Amino acid sequence: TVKIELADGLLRLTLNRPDKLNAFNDEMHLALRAGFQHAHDESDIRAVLLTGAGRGFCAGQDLGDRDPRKETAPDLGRTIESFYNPLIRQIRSLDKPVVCAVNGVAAGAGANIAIACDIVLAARSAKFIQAFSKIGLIPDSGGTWSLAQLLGEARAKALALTAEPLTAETAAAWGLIWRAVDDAELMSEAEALGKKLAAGPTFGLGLIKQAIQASAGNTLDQQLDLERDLQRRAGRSADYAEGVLAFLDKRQPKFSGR
Ligand code: LHQ
Repeated sequence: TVKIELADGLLRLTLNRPDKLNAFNDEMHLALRAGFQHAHDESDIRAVLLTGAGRGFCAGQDLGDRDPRKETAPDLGRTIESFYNPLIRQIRSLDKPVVCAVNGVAAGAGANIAIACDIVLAARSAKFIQAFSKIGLIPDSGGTWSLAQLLGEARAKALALTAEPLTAETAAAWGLIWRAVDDAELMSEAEALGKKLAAGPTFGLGLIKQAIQASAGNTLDQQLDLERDLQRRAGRSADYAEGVLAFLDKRQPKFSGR
């Protein structure tokens, strides 16, 4: 249910239930979790690319498993606690960049998993749909936080309350994602970006991610202190020394990721 491929330090994770628009069942959750765990454990993996097989990126929870005639006392909190929350925490805490290539529709949890990634590219034909309100639910997978952080309350509330589809172009114009790209270019652009990040100073990139994410809960004073502490650590990395040496020698740096 998830295709896992490694090339040039970039781990590509492809959601692979294309006949269901890559909707999540428990098996796909566990496979994706194993993929991100692998990215965390292996030092030769230096960036992750998340995408979907077929015409969709991800349609959120597989509702085929949720027939109310069979599931009479549903506890969605348990599904969230067991599957969606751990996934979002894995993506956000991974000390390596995660690129998301949204190849088609991203609906429900699928949309919010995409925007939890560090850099999001989307095919021009892709759409983001906060589908939850159509079935009486609320945005999960961090959506109520990410939408409010990235877009502000006005757009966050309207998207969540109406479930209106947002085009990739508008998502980029509004700052929900990094870029909308031509459909035919999506995978080559995402691979190129992922491989460039994978050849980067991984330790420092991980600290950048950590610092920017921490800013949401910090005052400027706290953030200045955090920058001092993280910069101290960055300055002791092998890649900092290599970066400065390469600059002085007027050559391209060769980063080891440490
Ligand atoms: C699907 C799905 C799907 C099953 C398309 N499930 N089959 C958390 C905790 C616990 C429970 C509940 O949920 C959550 C979080 C959530 O994610 S809630 C939100 C769940 N997702 C949705 O409500 C989206 C449902 N899907 C759609 O609205 C449409 O399929 C979209 C707008 C994504 C795409 O529309 P189309 O491009 O017109 O494609 P389609 O609707 O024809 O779908 C293609 C096939 O995929 C179709 O199967 P079929 O056998 O008829 O060809 C759909 O039934 C299936 N599919 N989403 N979530």
